[in-house]
Amino acid sequence: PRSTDDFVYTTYHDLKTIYNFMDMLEAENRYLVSKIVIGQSYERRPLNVLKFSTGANRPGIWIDTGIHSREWVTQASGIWFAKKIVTDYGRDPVLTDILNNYDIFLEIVTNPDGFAYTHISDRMWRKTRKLNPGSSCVGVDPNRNWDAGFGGPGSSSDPCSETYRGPSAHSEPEVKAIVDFVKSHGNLKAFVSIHSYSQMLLYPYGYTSTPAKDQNELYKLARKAIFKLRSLYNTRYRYGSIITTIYQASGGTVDWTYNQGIKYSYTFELRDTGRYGFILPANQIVPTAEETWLALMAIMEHTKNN
Ligand code: ING
Ligand code: ZN
Repeated sequence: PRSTDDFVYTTYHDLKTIYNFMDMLEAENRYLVSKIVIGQSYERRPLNVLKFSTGANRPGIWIDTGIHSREWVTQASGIWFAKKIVTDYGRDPVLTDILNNYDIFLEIVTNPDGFAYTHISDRMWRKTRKLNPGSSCVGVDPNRNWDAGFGGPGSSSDPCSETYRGPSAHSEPEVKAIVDFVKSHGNLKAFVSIHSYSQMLLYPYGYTSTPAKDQNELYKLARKAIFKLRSLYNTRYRYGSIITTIYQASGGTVDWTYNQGIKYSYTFELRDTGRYGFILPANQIVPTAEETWLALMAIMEHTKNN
């Protein structure tokens, strides 16, 4: 494609094509979009974040997709969200109001080494691609690597496990880059980390059954967001805390961001509920992105009003 209008949103793309999409989107919308590089992956790929901003010194909203590389509908949805933002700014009054007060940061390929590997060698690869000294097994689970109950139940010390937590909290450059970004930004108000599959909207905690201080508000906002999501194609989602809704998991992204003071910390599990799982047919990309966008808008609007 030569422009983001030509780009095909209804199929899955490789890393090079997605990185090219980001550059085109930036070039076409310099008043709104800038690409920032927050670090490098283990295999030295750039960790690109799209920043949507209409003014200086704004609080921020973070969205990441693809921290688990095989969850392809998430990166594909991230691409669609990026195009949606530039299309709707100045047209949709709610999004325009959000962007006149907040910056949105979108990391589409949060685990680029794993993503490249899902295209080249193993479609079902989940983890990073870091070599583990003393083991022939590769990779760390980047959603067990955060300093929030790190090392606790619902994570593994075995490098061969799909939920291997890594040697220490924030050992993965892909995780550390976000940690550094969140700390140096210092004013993120919402943090949404997008996975698949299971059709759930989850909030902290995953490492402990102690309810989050803001659990009541997080529950009500989740209910509202999922009501909006369902209004489009009648897709049913469950919602609740991570530990009560999916399973106990320690060292997860949004437990750490919540403990950093980012109240609106959520994780989505997008379509489906298991019929196709990670291999979701491409004809479900756009419907998945569209319905998820309604829920994201509900979270962003609430963030702006609170
Ligand atoms: N599910 C998530 C996982 O990493 C999760 C569930 C979400 C755990 C938030 C902890 C925090 O296991 C998938 N599909 O990756
Ligand atoms: Zn995942």
